Amino acid sequence: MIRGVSRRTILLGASGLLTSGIIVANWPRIANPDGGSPLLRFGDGLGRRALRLALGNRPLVPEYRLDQVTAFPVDGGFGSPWADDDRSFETMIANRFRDWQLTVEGLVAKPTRFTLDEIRAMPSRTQVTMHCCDMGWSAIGQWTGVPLRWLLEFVGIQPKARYIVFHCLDRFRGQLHYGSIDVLDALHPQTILAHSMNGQPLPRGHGAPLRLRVELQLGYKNSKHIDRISVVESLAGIGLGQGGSFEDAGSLWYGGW
Ligand SMILES: Nc1nc2c(c(=O)[nH]1)N[C@H]1C(S)=C(S)[C@@H](COP(=O)(O)O)O[C@H]1N2
Ligand SMILES: [Mo]
Repeated sequence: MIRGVSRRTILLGASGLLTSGIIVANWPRIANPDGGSPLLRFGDGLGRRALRLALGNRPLVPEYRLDQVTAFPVDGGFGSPWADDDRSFETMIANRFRDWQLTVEGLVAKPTRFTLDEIRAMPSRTQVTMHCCDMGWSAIGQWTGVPLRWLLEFVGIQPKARYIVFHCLDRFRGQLHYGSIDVLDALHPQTILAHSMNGQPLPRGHGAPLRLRVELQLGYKNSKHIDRISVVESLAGIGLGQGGSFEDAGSLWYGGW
């Protein structure tokens, strides 16, 4: 969320770190322990884009034990102190989302709508991970949901697809919230659409009925209250064209850490 001081101020201050974050956060896990790793040198002179291409399948982020789960603040969306009131969401909660459906559309072979029960019946992954909000807090939670990769393969993603856009039920500065990631991060094994947190249906504040967990990126990229996923070739023409509500307001599109 952007509150008072804009997220941009903070992100710009940390942008140097964020840009190199991919190297810092991921390379020690694949580098030789002797420190003289050719892997660490091979990135010299490569921009972030080239580096990501070169790294391709990125390693898993750390996972924690269940007894390491912490209290988890709510940041934005329904149930947060700064959320817009929304009666239709209250009705959905009361109906346990029986009238909610996830639409998957765009550059896919079979545009499809899924009920929450159908999503709960899909193959799932459970992971205990650390969430880092760029506003300065972190928390550990357990998430269960369908790997986004599985869902995309189910609907048949087209070759020219480049981004996955998540449309949400809540509003940010008056507009429906949205966010996006690229196909590379969407296919990562720890990128899931979570329907449960700590073994319970996703609570209202944490993104009911369905949220993204993209563990490679910071908190603000983890879109909550999703009801539509659109597979696209370009982010232009969606919102202000920067790839998300927060990005349209100045945040970096790639929230690496
Ligand atoms: N739809 C939606 N998704 C959202 C937000 C939001 O306001 N609306 N806030 C983001 C931010 S800034 C963070 S840190 C996380 C917070 O997740 P949590 O409320 O479960 O802690 O959700 C992200 N996803
Ligand atoms: Mo956040």
